[in-house]
Amino acid sequence: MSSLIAQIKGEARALGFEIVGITSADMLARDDEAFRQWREAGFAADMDYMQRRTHLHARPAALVPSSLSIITLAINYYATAPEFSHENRYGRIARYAWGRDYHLVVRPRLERLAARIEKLAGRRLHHRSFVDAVPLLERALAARAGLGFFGKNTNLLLPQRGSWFFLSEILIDLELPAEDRQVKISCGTCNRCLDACPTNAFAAPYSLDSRRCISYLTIENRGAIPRELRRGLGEWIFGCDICQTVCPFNRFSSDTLWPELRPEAGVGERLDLVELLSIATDQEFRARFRGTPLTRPKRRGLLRNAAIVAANIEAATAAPALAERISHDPEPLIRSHALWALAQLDPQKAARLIEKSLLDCDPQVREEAFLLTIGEA
Ligand code: B12
Ligand code: SF4
Ligand code: SF4
Repeated sequence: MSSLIAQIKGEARALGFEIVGITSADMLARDDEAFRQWREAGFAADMDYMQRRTHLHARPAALVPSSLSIITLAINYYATAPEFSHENRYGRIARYAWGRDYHLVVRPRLERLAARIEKLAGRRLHHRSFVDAVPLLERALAARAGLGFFGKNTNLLLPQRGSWFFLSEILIDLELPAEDRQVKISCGTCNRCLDACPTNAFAAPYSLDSRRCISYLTIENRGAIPRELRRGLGEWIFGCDICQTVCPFNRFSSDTLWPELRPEAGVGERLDLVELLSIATDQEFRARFRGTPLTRPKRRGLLRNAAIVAANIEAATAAPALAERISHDPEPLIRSHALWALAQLDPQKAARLIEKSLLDCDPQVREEAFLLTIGEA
């Protein structure tokens, strides 16, 4: 059996999965309770996929009843890049999204690995492979298998390697000895991530309130960005890396082995806000971002974020594009955020548009205009 495990790990590494562990399909009891408390505190925000089928997240055997073992795999997505500078013009993108969409890139390789495991086992195997889009506590599974430990920023940290890793897993009806062990390292007295978060999204160490997290606000949130958090977004138009960038364990990062995840393969580390705010149709948006993670918030979400960042970084050149969006964009979400942004950037130019927007057909836009008129936004 140990030689089968060594062969599986060899195949996994050959396919680019640098870190591999094996755990059972047993329930994650402690994590189930932590997950319940997290939801009940409201920290799942409006992510309905975190509120549905909640009995599955800590029970892999309920998700895939035939599963006997879980092969959990980490993929390094780190890529070095020049230091980000907004130059009053660029919005910043979280590192995980620089290249091609990892869901599309990782799944086929997991399937190739599963096919190789079948060959090694010498029989047909029933399996399911996942990366991210699954009602499973992926970090808790990887932690149980000994891949790493929970940081106070809630990310899974790999000793000597840091946290710039995606997690994925294959649930399989092959009984393999679990390698469960607890990594003995922890954050100790460090609190850097908790102190650095610009929106105070950590309710406590190991506990993230998604409602305040820039990653949630810019990617998963379908509605308005709360006014009191807009300035906190800073330069981030898609995701946020601050609580990982400050983490001392990330000193050990090395470049990804996956060319698809490198910045040249996708949108890279920044986007020109004028270009972004000039995307007028969903069709144009899809053509520009197809195959990258940036399609997730859709045009309305990404332009909402771009408007806020334009104000935050004082991108004066974005004013005409913002004015155009306020006057002609069919999406109220974009019109209202563009109005807020222009009012911060160029109050004089915004005044006429605020007045016009008091009569907008959409209540969200009228409210934004009203609050700007009375100086509350
Ligand atoms: C929902 C979600 C989000 C939400 C909520 C994040 C969160 N912390 O829960 C939002 C949109 C905010 C988000 C953001 C990001 N995400 Co996300 N997200 C998920 C998703 C789909 C579910 C996470 C989940 O189950 N949360 C529920 C809570 C309860 O779980 P938890 O935070 O892990 O909590 C555990 C610990 O706190 C622990 N715990 C509780 N108390 C204590 C006490 C002690 C002492 C200890 C040790 C532990 C401990 O128990 C809890 C349960 O296991 C997973 C994929 C998946 N299916 O697992 C990806 C995932 C977690 N995300 C990922 C990534 C990359 C990100 C971002 C880095 C993206 C970015 N750059 O913008 C940020 C990171 C923000 C952050 N600091 O967490 C990766 C993380 C990889 C890693 N190395 O950890 C995952 C695993 C996706 C993947 N397959 O690679 N994400
Ligand atoms: S991703 Fe950014 S906003 Fe979210 S917890 Fe980390 S530092 Fe805070
Ligand atoms: S920054 Fe410090 S406290 Fe936060 S996860 Fe890293 S080691 Fe832990």
